[in-house]
Amino acid sequence: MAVPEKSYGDDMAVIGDLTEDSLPHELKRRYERNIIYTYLGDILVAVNPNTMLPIYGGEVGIVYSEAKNLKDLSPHIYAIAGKAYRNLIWGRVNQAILVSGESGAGKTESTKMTIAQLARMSKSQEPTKLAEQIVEINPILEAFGNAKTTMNDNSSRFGKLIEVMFNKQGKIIGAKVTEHMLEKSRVVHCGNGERSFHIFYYMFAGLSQYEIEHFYLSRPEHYRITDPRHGAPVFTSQMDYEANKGGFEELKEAMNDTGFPSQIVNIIFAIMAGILHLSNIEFAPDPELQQLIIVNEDEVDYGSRLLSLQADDLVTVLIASSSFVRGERIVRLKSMHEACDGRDALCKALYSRLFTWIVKRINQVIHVQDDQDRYIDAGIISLLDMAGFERFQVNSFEQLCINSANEQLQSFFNTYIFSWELQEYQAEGIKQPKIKFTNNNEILGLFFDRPIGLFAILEDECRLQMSTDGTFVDHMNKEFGKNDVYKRCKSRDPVFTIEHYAGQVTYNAIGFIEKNRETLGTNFISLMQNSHNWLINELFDDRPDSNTRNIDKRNSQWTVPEWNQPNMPALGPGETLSKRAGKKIKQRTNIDRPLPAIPNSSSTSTSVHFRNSLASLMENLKASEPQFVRCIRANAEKQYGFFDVKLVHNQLLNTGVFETTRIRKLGYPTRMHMQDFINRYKVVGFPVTESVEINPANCDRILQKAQLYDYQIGKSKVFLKYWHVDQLNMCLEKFISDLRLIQTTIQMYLA
Ligand code: AD9
Ligand code: MG
Repeated sequence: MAVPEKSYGDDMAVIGDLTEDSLPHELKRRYERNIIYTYLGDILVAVNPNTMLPIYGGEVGIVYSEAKNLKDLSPHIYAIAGKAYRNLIWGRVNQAILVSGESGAGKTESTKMTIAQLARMSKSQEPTKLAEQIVEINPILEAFGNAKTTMNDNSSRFGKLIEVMFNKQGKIIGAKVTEHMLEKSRVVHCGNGERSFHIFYYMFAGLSQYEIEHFYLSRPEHYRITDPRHGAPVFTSQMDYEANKGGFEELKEAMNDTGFPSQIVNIIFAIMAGILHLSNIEFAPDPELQQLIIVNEDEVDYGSRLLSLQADDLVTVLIASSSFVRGERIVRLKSMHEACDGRDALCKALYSRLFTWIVKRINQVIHVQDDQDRYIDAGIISLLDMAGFERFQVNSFEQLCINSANEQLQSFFNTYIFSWELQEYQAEGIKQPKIKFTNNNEILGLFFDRPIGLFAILEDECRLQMSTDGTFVDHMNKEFGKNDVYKRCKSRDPVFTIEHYAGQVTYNAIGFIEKNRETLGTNFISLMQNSHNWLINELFDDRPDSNTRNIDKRNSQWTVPEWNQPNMPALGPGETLSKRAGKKIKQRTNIDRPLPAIPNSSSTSTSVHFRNSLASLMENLKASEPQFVRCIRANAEKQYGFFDVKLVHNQLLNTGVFETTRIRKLGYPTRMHMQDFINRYKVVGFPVTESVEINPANCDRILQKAQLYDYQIGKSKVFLKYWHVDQLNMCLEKFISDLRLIQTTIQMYLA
């Protein structure tokens, strides 16, 4: 392990002739020497090396944490952690580290390294178990929230904000994780060459034979979720199998360290196994019964055992829906399409609610446990690791949410960088240069305005019974016909194009209405609320006071639960679950327990959740001082040592790095304290022997002598354009070579 050496180009912002074309080449030159970090002013650009370089770990961490001046060391993610930590502890300003970049660029790795370095710095105050626990939560979040995609073998399928709280002495006293937008559709569907969430594969590789049988599981190929598409094996090699097995062990250890009792871990695995069985349920029409029947009742049986449900209740809600109309229960049989949708919605709801519950549970363990006074003294460093801008061949609702969130972040970035420049000009009392930056307010308006923004229209459409993806796009075409950033498309499909700050994206709206409605039928919710498994009850308990109630319940029941199958009368000769359910439906008593009140939040659409969580995220960020980390993929092949200039160019464009470079160029990228300026360039304007007072007039004289114009001198700093520095350096070099010439002449004369 070694601290990387300082080198040319550590801060690209001070390189005068930096252009959009030269920046990727400069990064390439550095990358080829294994220098992956570069500053662009106060932004850190991190190029993914796709291999573990010996520049991390405790020893290097200590050097960065003990450095007097971080700028004396080479650029590093540890330096960003250090800067945030120092600004928080010494400057008393809450910090936000915003890590962005496209999938596979290294956001999650950078976030983990930052947290590890924060824990290291905090520990130097006093070692704590909490700091270790905060590092330990990652394997849990990744097991349930990450999956293999074509872009990244360990792709985060959710956004996360981790807030780490420190006391005045710089010790970590707590943390909180907020998850955003889990891609729950991945539970039942993923693209070619991709996988569902890691946990399912971990289980197949890591569970003992006894546990496999206990969960009624067979081989992973048997399940729709883990069934490899197009014949590829579930585990690509023995090494892959071992890696998943290792992942399972690491998960169990992390859950143990984070205070999950083994009974709870067992229940969580039972729910996962339950989801595997549920997702496999298939339907077929039965002309005799005039209803759908279940083709594979064993899956219903196993699923309901694992979820502690009555199997015939489960069948009933899968094949029929019931509602009350004027006090009378109306039962309606489902079509094949509706039954499949209901089954998938149930799997997705179980999975995503369990994920949220796990995060909540983690938060209970790592939250601030000290007394309130210490909490008030504390400051927070927030770390945001969210999916970056996405543009695929087919872009759907998920991309729309991710890209609109990125528009918000880009706007925050622009405003911050831009206003930071202006603030410095103002503080120094200099004339403000005319800087224009791409303002994405129009797109933000297009997405978030009310009553006529894209999300508002989508929510309106979702409230109408008869709306379709097509009517949604028609509605937008009508409203946004004259909008510069919205383009109608000529196509049979409901498609539309949006001109994002990072380029055009065409969205296909098929599935938007359904994804946004996100309604899990109330029959499903009441079925889950009546499960004999207390954890499942809790997952589906949406009443507003459920949090406090659940904490009491959790404390009292923490050691109790064992999932168990409620007593169901045995099936008679020739009787099947489908037949029994059919009989029940005919009796119009399809659910033999009263339906509880419909929880409000289950009817809230996905986009409302998304907008609320984005709004609270932005509030949080605005109250902090941001540190920006731009992660870049060096190549699409995930290879070590290959730098694809074009790919990098696109990412620099997408993450607004070029824009920042341009703003810096239009402004005064080089600012030097008067004293440093005069010390360095004195000889350009004054005789060598003269002592020069530090004042604006003397700075001006030097610049005049170098025949420069368009610079500015503020109260304490000299503001220079990039070419000014070149010119001054040339003058300095001429002085030095003249001096050498004189020296040589004198030496020759003396000889
Ligand atoms: V995604 O949007 O969640 O799909 P990320 O988070 O940007 O994506 P991630 O951090 O998961 O990417 O990095 C992808 C892979 O690149 C990791 O699994 C590592 O194998 C590799 N990586 C990333 N950064 C580093 C690094 N600094 N050193 C070594 C790295 N390997
Ligand atoms: Mg990630």
